[in-house]
Amino acid sequence: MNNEHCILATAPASVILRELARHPFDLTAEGALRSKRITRHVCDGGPFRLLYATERIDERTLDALQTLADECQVVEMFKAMRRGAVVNKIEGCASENRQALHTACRDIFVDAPAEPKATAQAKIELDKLRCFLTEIEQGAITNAAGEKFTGILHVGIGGSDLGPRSIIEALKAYRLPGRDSRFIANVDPDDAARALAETDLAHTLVCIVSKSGTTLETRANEQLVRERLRAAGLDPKRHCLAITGQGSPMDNPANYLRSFYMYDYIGGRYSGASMVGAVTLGFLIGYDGLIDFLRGAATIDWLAEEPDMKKNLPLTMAMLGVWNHNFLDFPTLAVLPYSQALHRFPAHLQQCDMESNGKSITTTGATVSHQTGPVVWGEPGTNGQHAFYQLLHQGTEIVPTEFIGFIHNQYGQDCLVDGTSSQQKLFANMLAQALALATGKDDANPNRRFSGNRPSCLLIADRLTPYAMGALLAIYETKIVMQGFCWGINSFDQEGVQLGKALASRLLGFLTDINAAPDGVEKELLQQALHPLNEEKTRT
Ligand code: G6Q
Repeated sequence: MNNEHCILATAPASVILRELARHPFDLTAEGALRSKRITRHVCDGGPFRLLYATERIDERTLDALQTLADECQVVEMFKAMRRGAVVNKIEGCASENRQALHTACRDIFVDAPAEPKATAQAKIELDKLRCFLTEIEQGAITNAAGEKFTGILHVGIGGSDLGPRSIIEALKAYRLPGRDSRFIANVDPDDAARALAETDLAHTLVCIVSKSGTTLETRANEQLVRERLRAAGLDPKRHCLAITGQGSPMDNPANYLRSFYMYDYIGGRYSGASMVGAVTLGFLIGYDGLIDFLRGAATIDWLAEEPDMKKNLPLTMAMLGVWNHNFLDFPTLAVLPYSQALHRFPAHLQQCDMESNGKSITTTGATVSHQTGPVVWGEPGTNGQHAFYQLLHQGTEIVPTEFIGFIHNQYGQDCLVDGTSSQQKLFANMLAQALALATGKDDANPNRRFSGNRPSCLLIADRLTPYAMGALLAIYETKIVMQGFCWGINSFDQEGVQLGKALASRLLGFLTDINAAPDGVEKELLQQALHPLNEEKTRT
């Protein structure tokens, strides 16, 4: 990897792209969306096919985006990351100064993994998990009454919740008979109350997930669940599992039924395929399903090393995103899965993308002179069609959209109404939305006029299986880090969340005794905020 590589702001290709962006491809022009255009703008990757004819690109744009990716050494940086380069750093400033090796924990299917040491560590944990799951299955590990565990309660927040939850929710259709999962993330005690009300604690494993072992919310929720176990006459040590960093305050195997480890070179939001997601997923769908999921992710990781954008699906998505955000100046990105199982996936992407690429300095500490990560949001279709799609079609804000859909559904249960299945209705709606956004519709009535020319792409697979879910996760993780390389930022730290955390613990200290707070903004804010809660006072 050449250290003198460009970033978006300095890359010569950016000049060409800025020029091209003055007259981008017009999707509404007569004959713009020909069948030849649809055929030409397809990219296959693992189980997914990306259709991107409905983006505002032509051959010159694609060539310039390829040149930009080359000039920014996007693929070289990705390869270096996978081989252990210290990419989580800001030169000349105190920073985490770490490798980013989330791909190593699924690189278990080849004889020569990209970073053998990290993959060897991952294999040790996977092997521990395989043995543990077998013992659970065979009844060698049971509750105190000798009964099998049937449920798992996953307790964690941020990266220790969003990735795992989106994956596990997505794959619930494949759960082993009788098995179920629940989640607690928020320190809002009502989150725990809701989950616990639905949980049969006597037959439930509690998976406490915290890389640092210090996160306030998770520590509070762990104590809350332990109290509930004790109150139910159950021994927490027979039920609780720890997933944490080695040497963390939670790394105390005597307190847990089993401890599994993740490592400092795997960032929280990239940890879905590590033990952070694997323990709950493995319990729910079984070890073989977990391996299929990892295989899907590994397939994408390897194909993402291909320098030719046309053969590299995550790179194509990354560069189309850069085109829409940096050159066409669209500030947000909607990710709209036409799959109810993916209902938490946009929430995971919000964290993975916005925490990774919501940065204002480069990896050399300079203020960026270009836009970095977009605002990412989304909800499943078709639900969204009956809600916010109005703005997508006729609003003043143009929102590039990534649709995700599947030809077949997961459960195989469906029915024909008016000659078509529900799955066909779902799929047809997704394609129709992409076309409608692109082509628009003229009408004499301005209220019924659709300007069109609104870019989108479609990510399609046959079915949302464990393998496809692993691939989908890796496609987005890779897209995000590749955009970060193009922007020259550090996509692996999250200093931005520290200030709020520090202020919260200061205010928490004063909440029990407002008088201890010095006069000033904090005290006034607390007094004003707590005032309406004093119901008795407002009644008199
Ligand atoms: C993710 C972030 C953050 C983290 C949570 C939970 O990349 O670092 O969301 O995952 O704060 O942290 P712990 O796993 O340490 O409890």
